[in-house]
Amino acid sequence: MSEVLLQAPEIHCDQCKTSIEGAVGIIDGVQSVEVGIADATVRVAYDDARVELGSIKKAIEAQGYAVFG
Ligand SMILES: [Cu+2]
Repeated sequence: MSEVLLQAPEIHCDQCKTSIEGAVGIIDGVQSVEVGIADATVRVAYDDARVELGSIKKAIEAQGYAVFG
């Protein structure tokens, strides 16, 4: 299991949180995802044998957010 803390500076409200957590949470191999609105972060715990970090980042980008880290 891996855990990563990504930065997505465009996160600013509950709707951002809902859409990102929804998009990442349905990915096979993702154990948990939590968006921090105040610090514009996405904390993800995932099974790196089942999903690559790049796929997680792409899911966030597909929601319209640049993502770093
Ligand atoms: Cu928002």
